[in-house]
Amino acid sequence: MPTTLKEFESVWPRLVEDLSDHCQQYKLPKQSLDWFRRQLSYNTVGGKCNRGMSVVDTSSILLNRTLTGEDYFRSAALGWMIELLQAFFLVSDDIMDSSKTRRGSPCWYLVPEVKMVAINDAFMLESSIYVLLKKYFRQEKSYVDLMELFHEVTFQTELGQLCDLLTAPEDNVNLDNFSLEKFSFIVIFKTAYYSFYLPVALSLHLCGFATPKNLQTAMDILIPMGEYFQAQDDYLDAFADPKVLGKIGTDIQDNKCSWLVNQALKKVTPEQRKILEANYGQKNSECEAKVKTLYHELKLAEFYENWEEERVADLKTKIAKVDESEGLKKGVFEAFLGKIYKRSK
Ligand code: GPP
Ligand code: MG
Ligand code: MG
Ligand code: MG
Repeated sequence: MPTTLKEFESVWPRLVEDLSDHCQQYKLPKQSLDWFRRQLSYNTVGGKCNRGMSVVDTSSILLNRTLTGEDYFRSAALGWMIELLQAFFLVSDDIMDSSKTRRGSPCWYLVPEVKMVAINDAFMLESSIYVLLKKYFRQEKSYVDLMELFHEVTFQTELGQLCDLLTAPEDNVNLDNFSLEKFSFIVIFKTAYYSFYLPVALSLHLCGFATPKNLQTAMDILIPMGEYFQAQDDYLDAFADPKVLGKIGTDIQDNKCSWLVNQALKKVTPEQRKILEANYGQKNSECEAKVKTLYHELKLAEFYENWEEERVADLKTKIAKVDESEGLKKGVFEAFLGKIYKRSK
């Protein structure tokens, strides 16, 4: 049985207390401590927690038993460290993207009293990972592997974010910058490593199955799965109901090298390309609406839905070939795919 959000969230208060205790040893003034506790929860709790819960689910599939007590806690704590990493990324990303809402609430930097304190808050979300990792995993053989994994995946995500930002400068719209190759690099690095590979790799280390072969198999399936997931994110950005999605899409106005615009560029007539050139990346909702109309004319939603079926069939073929002789299980990947296939938010 997969873990539930309620169960997973029940671990969070203990981690907040751990982080508060860590601050209190330095006699952090109360106003700052209260701020830290508030921002920790504002930015880390309230999402779907798919990444964090995947650590628990993966561990329970690998060990072939339901996790309870301290066992559950340790897997969930690692899961919450991914959620902290993601909180660090999203608080920063929302500033860089000038986004307005996240998980149905204002982005943290837009909360009136917060503003650019959000930058320091983002750093503290990242540092919190290593405070918790040390507290609970310092004595493990895998401690250095776990720490290196967080460091490497953070660096990879920053490479993806860099390429994403440089490919989509706000002041210079040039559709020649875009390509499906660029799209793949960006999404593999900014999304797939931390969202897909990291939970499974952490769990393989925790459960003692992190052989080079198992880590490679995980990478070979989870990186293309993450690529599919981000194409879906881009599709939802333009086509989903913001009320369901919990955020208002900004990719068209932000000049993003999204899956949709790259597919559009492959399909447009010279006249339609002119429409894209004139309206893509403009901070203006009429221009955005013209791009969306073009997306509809090009039948991009239907195209996406067919493409999704092909990608999923491909992933299922890869999963069927997984070698389980070193303790890895096909179920790990099936569980992942099940969570994202045809998601609406
Ligand atoms: C979100 O992509 C970006 C990341 C998770 C990586 C951020 C990395 C940093 C080093 C800050 P997005 O902007 O497409 O997502 P959303 O649509 O949720 O804003
Ligand atoms: Mg963003
Ligand atoms: Mg972004
Ligand atoms: Mg997006």
